[in-house]
Amino acid sequence: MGNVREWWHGLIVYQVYPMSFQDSNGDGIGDIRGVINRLDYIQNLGVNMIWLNPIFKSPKVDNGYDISDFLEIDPIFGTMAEVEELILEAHKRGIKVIFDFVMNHTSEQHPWFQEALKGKDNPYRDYYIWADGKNGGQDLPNNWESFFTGTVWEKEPSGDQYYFHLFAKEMPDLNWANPEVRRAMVDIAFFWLDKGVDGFRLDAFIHLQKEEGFPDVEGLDEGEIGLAENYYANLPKINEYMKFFTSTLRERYPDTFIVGEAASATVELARSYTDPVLGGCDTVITFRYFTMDEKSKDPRLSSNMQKTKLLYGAFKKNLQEWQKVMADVGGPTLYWNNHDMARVVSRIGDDSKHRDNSAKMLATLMYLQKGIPFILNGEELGMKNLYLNDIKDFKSPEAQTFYKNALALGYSEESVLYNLRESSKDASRGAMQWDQSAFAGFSTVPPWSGVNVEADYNVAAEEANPGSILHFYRKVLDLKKTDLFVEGDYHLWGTHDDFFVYERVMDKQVGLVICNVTDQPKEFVLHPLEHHGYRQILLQNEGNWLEGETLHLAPYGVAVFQTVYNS
Ligand code: TEU
Ligand code: CA
Repeated sequence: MGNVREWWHGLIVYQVYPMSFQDSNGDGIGDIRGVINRLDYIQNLGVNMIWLNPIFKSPKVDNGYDISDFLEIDPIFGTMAEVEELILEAHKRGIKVIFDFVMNHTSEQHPWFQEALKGKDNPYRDYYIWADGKNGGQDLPNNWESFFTGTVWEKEPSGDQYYFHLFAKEMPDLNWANPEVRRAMVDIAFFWLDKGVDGFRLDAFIHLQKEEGFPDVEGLDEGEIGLAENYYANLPKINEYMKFFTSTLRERYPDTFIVGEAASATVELARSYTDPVLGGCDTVITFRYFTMDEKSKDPRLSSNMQKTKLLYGAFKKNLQEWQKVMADVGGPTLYWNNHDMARVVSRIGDDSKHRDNSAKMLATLMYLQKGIPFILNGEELGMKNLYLNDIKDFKSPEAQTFYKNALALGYSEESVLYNLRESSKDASRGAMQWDQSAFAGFSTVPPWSGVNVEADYNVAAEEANPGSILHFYRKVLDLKKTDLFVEGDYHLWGTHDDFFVYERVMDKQVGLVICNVTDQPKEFVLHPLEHHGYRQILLQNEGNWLEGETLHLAPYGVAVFQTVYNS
């Protein structure tokens, strides 16, 4: 085993959040026809795979992650025929298509769960996870908290047991210890592979096993609940379930691409999940790169709803570790944001004074490293967080809970809304900005999520502006496709935290990426060329200049050098 170049090492993935990408029938909600109509735009961006968030039949308590029929397209998104057309048209443009595969839970509306509720003897009862309450059923089975706040247990309407839900109560967890469930999920995957889908993003796969006996989390007071990641995340059987799932699929579809969402996985766990022999995933998505400043957060409130800064020192260490450990499996996934977190130029960059330079620097920093880029739709335009100013406009359940709890602690409504605007999932789900018309060209009516309408930050304006973030993303992705930036070895330089500098080395070629991660001008001294060779600038954003060996970088300035040695 070792640095074998697999076909998927050269992937560049574009995440399309269907509800917010393009509406084609004037109901204010994005749909499949809308994606089909924008495939040329996606192709011209230079990506070669799209990941679609869930489009299956769903009551949409969690925007489609609560599925009531895995084999039906939700009418709000379109028809099966349109999905088949999307796959065909994408493939014609050399773009592969992966679907979101929600394997940890179903909607409570799913027929399996409706059957299971009929009683303990129902054949579907064991498709889900049940427990008796303590003290004769009065009290909850244990003190575990769900990721959507509140207990993980919900009493069944007509019975005496509780069922388990790691997310919303309308999303009961599937019992993967039941081989019938595993078999059923494989059959669903085959249904979509038979339709030409090229792979899956495995949603929340790290949670498929729960600790036997549901032991309480220690150290909590009576009646208190708490997150229990050590009892429902990354437990030993996960790889066994994954190996079964993907090896069964690959018997018929050897090139099925599998990217697993492993939000809390450590690099060691990620390496085991992507192990060509033991694991089932080609690569995984972790949330662990982004070490934020926790000290300035209020511990009484949910941490991921409070806006703070990225700690570049820790961030560097994290990426260095992941680059090292994942080097021989194509490198780690490279991303800044997705539909579960606020947008990069607002969360990490500077979406007011240095919007263009910070967006361009952060894209270069992340995507020229070794690994597969995952770009959230609109990121390539420098789209900033969706501006919402009324709590009722925030759709994610966690936002509502944070609002209530923060006001109860005496925080001003303005400061609470500011934090929600800057940190909630809603921030990344605003409508895509195609132009500066009333609803940004996304729809002819007000979008379900809300929309930022901006004169200079939309596809039409940026297409016409050669210096735009859009054109810069195309240059970064063109570079990313070169062998040097796909396969070149990665070396992070130990510099001051104001800088993020690394090399990509392959044979006699060296790519050097120098980033100023601050909002102040900085100078960086280049080391003289060791051997006979020449150095040229491949790419840079605005306001930088080279004076001899001294590189003057503008605020959030970035420059990419390539050095080719003669001997
Ligand atoms: O998110 C899963 C997820 O976020 C958890 O795995 C994570 O560990 C937790 O939030 C701690 O940070 C996926 C989807 O991306 C998300 O949109 C869905 O809401 C969720 O699963 C349920 O399907
Ligand atoms: Ca629509």
